[in-house]
Amino acid sequence: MRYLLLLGALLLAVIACQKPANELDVDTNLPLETGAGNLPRVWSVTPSLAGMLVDDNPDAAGVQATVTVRFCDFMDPGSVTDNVSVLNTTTNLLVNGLEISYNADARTLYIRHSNWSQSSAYLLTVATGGARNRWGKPLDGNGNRTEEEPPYDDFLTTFYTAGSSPDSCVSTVPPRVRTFDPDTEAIDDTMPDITVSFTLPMDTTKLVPENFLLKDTTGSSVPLQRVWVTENAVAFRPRAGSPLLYGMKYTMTITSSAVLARGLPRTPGHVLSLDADGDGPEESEPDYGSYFLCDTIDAPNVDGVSTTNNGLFFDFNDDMDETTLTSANVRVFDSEGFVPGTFVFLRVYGDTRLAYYFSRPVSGTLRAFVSSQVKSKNGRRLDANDNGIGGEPGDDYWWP
Ligand SMILES: [Ca+2]
Ligand SMILES: [Ca+2]
Ligand SMILES: [Ca+2]
Ligand SMILES: [Ca+2]
Repeated sequence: MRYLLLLGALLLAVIACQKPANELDVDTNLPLETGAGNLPRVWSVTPSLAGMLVDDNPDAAGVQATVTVRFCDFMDPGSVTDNVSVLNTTTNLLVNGLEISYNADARTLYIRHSNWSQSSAYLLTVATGGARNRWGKPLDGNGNRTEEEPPYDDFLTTFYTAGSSPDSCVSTVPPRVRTFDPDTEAIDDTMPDITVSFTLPMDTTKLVPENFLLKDTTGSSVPLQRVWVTENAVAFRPRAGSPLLYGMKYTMTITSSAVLARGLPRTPGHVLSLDADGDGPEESEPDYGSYFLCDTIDAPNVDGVSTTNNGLFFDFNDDMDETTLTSANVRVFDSEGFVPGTFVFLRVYGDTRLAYYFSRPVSGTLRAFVSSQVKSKNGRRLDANDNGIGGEPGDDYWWP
């Protein structure tokens, strides 16, 4: 019976932790005595993040309550119970007198105290250097499925007692970029406001031009001035006398290590700096980058493809550079494969129509391709995904 229950629990664990539904993918949650390539993660906590810790014994004075941490994996019990700490972030005192236990079958850690201080917020840490699963794999506390040095993979959670509030709980995750504008699009303003917003209140003294570098495609920096700043967003503009140039791409790089959340006192230092790639804090966080194009000339696109007698019409929305409409850049396929053709250039209301006459009989469904490398007479490359910037990955055109 106990065996069956355990088997049931294992099945539930497999479902709960959403392992890949691939039968060839050996599930390392199972007690195979070897393996366990998957890093153990935390599945759930009570109270939930920044939630209230409720007194479970109204008959006794003070707050008696248990915090639980449930893992996705079977942990080495001692490695978990020895690596738990709780800081009262309101008083900056470590909590002493915790009763810590681990139920191996339930994969759950229990942290109980018979007298939690009221009007307090708490930070619970399960330190990764020590906490391991039964096969010795260290805790993936930030949940990004990558093993990182302490403290980046510490598991962090917060809660508070009556008289305090969720706002008093320190952040357990780093700030991220919420919006970047203009982002991978074309603008025709040479003195644009470039705005960046963040997911958390920021240290505004770090939202300065020194940490936000704007460069053109030749590598030259554009001097910026800060136009406005709030705790959640900032706007920069090219300095007077340094307008952007038409036809040039601009890349903004934000120095992740220098751009910090404001953070309450006692926020772990490693979750203050920018999480540029959105996968949690890490020792070598990349810088954040995005770009846009400054231009007044629209990039061309294919308006549509239509069938004609023994051929296809490719209608562009622009006057095209015919030397770029080659048999390498414009191709037709049928059920037999590539269909060679003869090209005839026509014009419809000033725009280019390419008539593609098949050199052999065709069969089955036709498909057509226009490379992102074809150009308009203005020298702009194809913009099939219509974001205003031509010639990029994703700008090949396919029909139908
Ligand atoms: Ca009580
Ligand atoms: Ca990790
Ligand atoms: Ca990251
Ligand atoms: Ca594009």
